[in-house]
Amino acid sequence: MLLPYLNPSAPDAPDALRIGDDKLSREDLAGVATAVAERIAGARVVAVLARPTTETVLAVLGGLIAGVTVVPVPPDSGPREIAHILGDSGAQGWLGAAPDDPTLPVVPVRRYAKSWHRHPEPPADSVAMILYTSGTTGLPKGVPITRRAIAAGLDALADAWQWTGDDVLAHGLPLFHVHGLILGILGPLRRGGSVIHTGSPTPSLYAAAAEAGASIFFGVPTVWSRVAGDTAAAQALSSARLLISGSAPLPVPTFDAIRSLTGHEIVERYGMTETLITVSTRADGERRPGWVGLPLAGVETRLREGDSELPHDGESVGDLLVRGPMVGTEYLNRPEATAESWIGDGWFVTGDVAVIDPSGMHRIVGRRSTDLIKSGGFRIGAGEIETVLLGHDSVREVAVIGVPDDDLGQRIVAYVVGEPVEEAVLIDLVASQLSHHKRPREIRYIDALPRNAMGKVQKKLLE
Ligand code: MLC
Ligand code: AMP
Repeated sequence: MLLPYLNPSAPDAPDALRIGDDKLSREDLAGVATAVAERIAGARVVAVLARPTTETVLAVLGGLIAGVTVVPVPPDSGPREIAHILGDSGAQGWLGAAPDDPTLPVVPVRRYAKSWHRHPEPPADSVAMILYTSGTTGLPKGVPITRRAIAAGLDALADAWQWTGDDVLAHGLPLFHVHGLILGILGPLRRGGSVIHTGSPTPSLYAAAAEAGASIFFGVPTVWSRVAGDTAAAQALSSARLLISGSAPLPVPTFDAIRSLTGHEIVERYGMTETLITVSTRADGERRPGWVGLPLAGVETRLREGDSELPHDGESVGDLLVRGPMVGTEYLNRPEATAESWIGDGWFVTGDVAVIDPSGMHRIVGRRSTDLIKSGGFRIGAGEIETVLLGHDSVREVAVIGVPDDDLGQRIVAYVVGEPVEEAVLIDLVASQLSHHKRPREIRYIDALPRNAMGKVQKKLLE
């Protein structure tokens, strides 16, 4: 059965999925995705080039129905990233679209083939998806996400946001991350509601979705600050029920600007690829600018400093740990990284530093490591970019950091020691080998990197 994800008890909806001008009803989604499932039955893992298209959604749903693990691949990934993702995940083929030079067999998604066969629901602890996310060093790590985690995570959000099949969700986020794909596509389908994917998350496309009846909008903070800069588009969103932000800290001035333009206080929620969403403001609760809300149903959180537990007094700042039914259990093929982050009894060390007040409200203060950058809501490891830049003949040493940026939250800046070349040469080198959003926006030459007595680069001195 497909059906936890396509809610069999929901009535057919002619516009269950709209992406740009392309639409599919709930019944067509079920029929086409079931036919897709039958074409890949028996496979273990398939890769999906996750462009924002109905083909991507059908491929993902086909994998879910068949019980085949899906690996969504960012469509602008460089060859090095693709080779890593395919090799690490054990993908056996591409389902739907494929890159120009696919190294694996390609199984097409046939839009007009349908099946009404009911397939048994795969085991709840089987891996629905592997999502790749950056660490501080090295290539992206795979996070296996089980069917149980997805179901628990989406149902806990439904509780927090009073999210029902009557809602029409709109967003324009990429379909290879938790935010755009799991919450933004599987969420409304599980609720039995509808989704409008706007293609990209621009203010005018969001305004058009509001006019088309969308009731909930998702955005990363960059999207909300761009909406706040477009008065007409922002005002069009007044008709919504909820505006929701996540993936990076929402600046208080953006919260205030959206409130004054739309009358809405943005609901903020906090999560990670490894944990799905664990903390959120509630639809019926306090929305405190700069704070991300309360643990979702079934979630527990802790603050630690070294081995000591810190009080939830609204002042103590410590490492945030989370545990709950939507939290993952490992990094794929990475036992050491797994042991560092999952410390036993289901507790996951997020790497974020937080404060919790006596009422349970959480504020994310920052990240423990300067090597993990959040730019436009994308998580980017400094080490990955440094490795690519060191591959250029002119670069002797490099340190990549995120610097504060009004639009992107953080902007990637590379400090380089070496023979200066045109800035675009190094920027394009990264954009050609890695996903485009990992490119530095600026190259700054210096004579030497600041180092401590041990020779370790002191990135804090570069900020
Ligand atoms: C520019 N471009 C280049 C280039 N310079 N391409 C190649 N080489 C160069 N030198 C291209 C880009 O590829 C892109 O093309 C276009 O120019 C604009 O690029 P950009 O400036 O990077 O895009 P921008 O509009 O600024 O993007 C902002 C944004 C984006 C908000 C739309 O950052 C975004 O989609 N963010 C969402 C991230 C997200 O979903 N995170 C969720 C993680 S899950 P093209 O063709 O691509 O347009 C998670 C869990 C949780 O965190 O809590 O949710
Ligand atoms: P990703 O793995 O891409 O999901 O990124 C997860 C990281 O995004 C978290 O560890 C946080 O640093 C950050 N993040 C997500 N949501 C929020 C939020 N609402 N406020 C602050 N940071 C956030």
